[in-house]
Amino acid sequence: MFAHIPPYAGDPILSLNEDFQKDPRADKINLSIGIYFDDEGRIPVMAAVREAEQRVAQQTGPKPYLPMEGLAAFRTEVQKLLFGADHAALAEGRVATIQSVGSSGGLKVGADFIKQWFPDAAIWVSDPTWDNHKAVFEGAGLTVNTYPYYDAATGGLRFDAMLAALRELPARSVVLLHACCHNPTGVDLTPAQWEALIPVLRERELLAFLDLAYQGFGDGMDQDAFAVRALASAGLAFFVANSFSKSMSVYGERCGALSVVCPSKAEAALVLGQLKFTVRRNYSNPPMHGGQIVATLLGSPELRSAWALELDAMRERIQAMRKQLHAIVSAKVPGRDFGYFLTQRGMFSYTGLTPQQVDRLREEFGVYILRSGRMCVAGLNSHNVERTAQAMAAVLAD
Ligand code: PLP
Ligand code: TYF
Repeated sequence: MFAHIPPYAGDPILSLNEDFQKDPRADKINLSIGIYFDDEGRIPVMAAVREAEQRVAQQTGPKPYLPMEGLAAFRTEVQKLLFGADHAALAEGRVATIQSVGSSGGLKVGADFIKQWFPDAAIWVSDPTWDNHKAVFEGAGLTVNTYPYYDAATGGLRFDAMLAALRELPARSVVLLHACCHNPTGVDLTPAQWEALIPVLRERELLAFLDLAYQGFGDGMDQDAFAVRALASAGLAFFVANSFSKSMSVYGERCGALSVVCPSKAEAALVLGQLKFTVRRNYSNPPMHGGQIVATLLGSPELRSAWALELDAMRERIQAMRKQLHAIVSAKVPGRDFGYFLTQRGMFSYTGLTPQQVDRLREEFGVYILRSGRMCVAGLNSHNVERTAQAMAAVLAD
């Protein structure tokens, strides 16, 4: 019956993470998966999240199904976090938001929605992008193409080439954009570049789909929402999938949302209705527990400020690791510019290492990064940064 089914090759990132777990070497270093680890190499339990969870536990009661669109309090708090409490788009009721099963769930619901209501639209993603973007959108039946993005020569952005490519797209094409902390490169648009992109989106009638999985890891909660707010203020219609996996360290709770900014309140009501139908046909409604934790935390001014401080400390720790790595590698490999370790933002950096150098790093030194050269800087800590830098310098020197 099932013999015709080909074996699943596995997800490259998750498989590498499994290989790391099996590696018997005591001094191995995991910079593969996109997870924030603290200075002791543990996934943090944030104090504000723990407190919110305790408050939820104290109020435990019946567990009915949530509505298809999720918890009302969660959705309201997400909107305020993304757009800022006073944004005109919220006051005008132009934003349709659903709670999703992680932001992956938001991407998938958005993809299904686009396939149904814009059946001829193809989607363009950055070259490179998170591999799962291609998988999710192709899985929904959309054609996935790429636009120029990463500049291997500089470790920066090919902004002019990106704009030129977007100018050529057919109207109503979908353009996936990382709102901050690009995965896998760490290369982001500046606020001025977002401002320059907006007229192209408008004139070419492009439908932006923002992915905001790392809010708070770039420059701060509000700064990292720049793109979301700028597009909304410009009156564009667009999608944004956001995640709490990293920013609240609640990966397994599957907390995310999909918001669609619409031209009017009436259109937002139509969109919300069809998003609900998309959810109904997929998984009916989202899980309760994670949504309650997030809503409780964001709804309490005291917990929210405590959380913001914890997240600031996480971001600053990553930045400190970037500086240390940069200093050591620069000293050990003279004549090569590693400035990109400092300019790239968020949890990832593209190291520029070749697949062969990546293999050596793993085999000889027990340092795990992706074969694309992507390193999760958030896996560095005061105990392993020196060894990582030494190993990197060694494979780059030969
Ligand atoms: N988008 C990007 C760019 C990511 O890197 C990730 C996770 O690594 C996600 C979306 C999905 O995150 P989650 O489904 O846990 O919210
Ligand atoms: O490291 C990354 O880019 C991600 C991490 O369900 C991840 O692929 C792992 C599992 C998952 C979502 C994201």
